[in-house]
Amino acid sequence: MSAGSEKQTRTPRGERPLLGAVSGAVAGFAALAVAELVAAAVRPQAGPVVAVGGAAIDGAPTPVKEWAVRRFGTDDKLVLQLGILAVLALFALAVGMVAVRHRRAGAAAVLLFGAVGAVAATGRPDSTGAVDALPSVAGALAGAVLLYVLAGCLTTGDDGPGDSSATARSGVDRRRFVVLAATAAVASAGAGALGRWLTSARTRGAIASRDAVVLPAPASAAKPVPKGARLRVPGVSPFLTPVEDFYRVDTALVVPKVDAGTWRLRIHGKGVSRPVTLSFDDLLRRELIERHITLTCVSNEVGGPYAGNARWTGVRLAELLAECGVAPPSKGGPADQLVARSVDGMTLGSPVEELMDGRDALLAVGMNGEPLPFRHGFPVRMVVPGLYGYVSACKWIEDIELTTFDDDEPYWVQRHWARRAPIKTQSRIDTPKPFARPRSGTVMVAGVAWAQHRGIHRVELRIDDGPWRNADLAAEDTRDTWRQWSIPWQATRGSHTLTVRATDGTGELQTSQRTRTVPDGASGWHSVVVNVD
Ligand SMILES: Nc1nc2c(c(=O)[nH]1)N[C@H]1C(S)=C(S)[C@@H](COP(=O)(O)O)O[C@H]1N2
Ligand SMILES: [Mo]
Repeated sequence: MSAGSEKQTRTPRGERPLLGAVSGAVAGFAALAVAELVAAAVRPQAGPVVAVGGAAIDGAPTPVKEWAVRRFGTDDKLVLQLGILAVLALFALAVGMVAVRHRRAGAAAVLLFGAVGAVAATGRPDSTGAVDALPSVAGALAGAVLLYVLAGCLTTGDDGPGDSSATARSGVDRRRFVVLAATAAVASAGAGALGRWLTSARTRGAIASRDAVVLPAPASAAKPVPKGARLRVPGVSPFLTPVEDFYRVDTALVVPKVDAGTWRLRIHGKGVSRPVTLSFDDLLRRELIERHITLTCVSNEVGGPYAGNARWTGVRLAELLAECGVAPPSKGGPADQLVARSVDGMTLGSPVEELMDGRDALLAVGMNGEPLPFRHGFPVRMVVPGLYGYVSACKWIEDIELTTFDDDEPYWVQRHWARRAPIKTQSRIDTPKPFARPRSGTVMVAGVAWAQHRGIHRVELRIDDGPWRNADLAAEDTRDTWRQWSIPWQATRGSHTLTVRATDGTGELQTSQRTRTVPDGASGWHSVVVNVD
């Protein structure tokens, strides 16, 4: 034994490590509960699990991030949090077992973990300063003290001033241990519950502010969806994606709940001769437009699910920028990049030229006729036709800075993604599904194709190595939306590969060249293998 200050116990072998593990678990639980309670008072996002998780997301190498998004999709954050908790639990058990023999080492290990949490919390981009260390520090202190005391009931050593020599001689003070551990566990559960309650109380204001929003009628409504834009083919993606089915991709471990009443948007930077700070009501008082716009994620694999089409209501961003004195580079403006920053510190950079070229770049306040859902950016987000989400669609936006591509590298660009990312032409087979077993005879093949702001001109399907055949295209809504397509196929028995490709509104054929999602979006044709019975 290295400490040399602890004597052998007379407890039956095997029991002490077990009780040690129990004290570790109780101490770990107490640490998290206290941290949660303090975080509720300080800032919920400064809690150690959220802070470490956020740091893990930001620090994860791009391939790992890609893998997580691909593997777990929208559940990637839940998986990450569960992973962190699992690591903490294992750590707590191990530290507890160590603490029976080395109380100080055990307590120190808990403090060390607290330090990790504190560093992560103060280093987050949305950190408000040193106070963000408080939850981790308080939790670690509580956990360390508790572990020290609990281990004291189990050790016969004398490495702490709290040891009673009577206990030391008689071995484990089991009664005291059980009472202490049970009391601590109950108190921790109480503290944790109180913390949760306080946190939810904080978000109640935001929820109430959203419930109170009444979206004014838009001055310019979306043109009604043409009758022929919706195909009646089972299995094809609906033309408008219901909000609850709309994909979600972001780095927020906890969805920010912003109070629209206190929300402000600042517009400033290079060439902004009239900087402004706007409230949510300021935006609602402006002329609102409503548009159907298909949003796609650069992380979408060929054939992947990260695309959705919604009816967005919002303010024309170009108009607002022009009022602030902003001119696009082609008209001599000094800023070629607009960096949008969200309340959680995310930054996204968009090309000013495209934002002001006449397309319907929006500061959106509504989605499918409702105020934005929290997960999709309430109260305000950007939506820009033709640009991938990571270079345009800032959710929970609070700051717009005009700058240059040379001067400012936003979040994803620092992580190997391209500075500029127009959407690549894509087409997807929605039905039949991969490895489906349709009956031979007529099988309806259908899906969607998108090339936002260029439009879709043609979609073709090929069976195995056969000829390309034109699919029936649903009517075009606008060139900023995807288009459904379908084609009947006389399926014969056996295994077949179906391949789709699209041609965009400029006449350019979707490239067959397969690329990965990094750095500027996947390309290649989508294929599905089916086995016809
Ligand atoms: N604040 C913030 N905004 C963000 C992101 C983010 O991580 N944080 N992700 C972007 C990405 S990569 C995409 S594809 C879109 C997705 O928007 P959705 O989740 O509403 O579908 O949001 C963009 N806006
Ligand atoms: Mo994305």
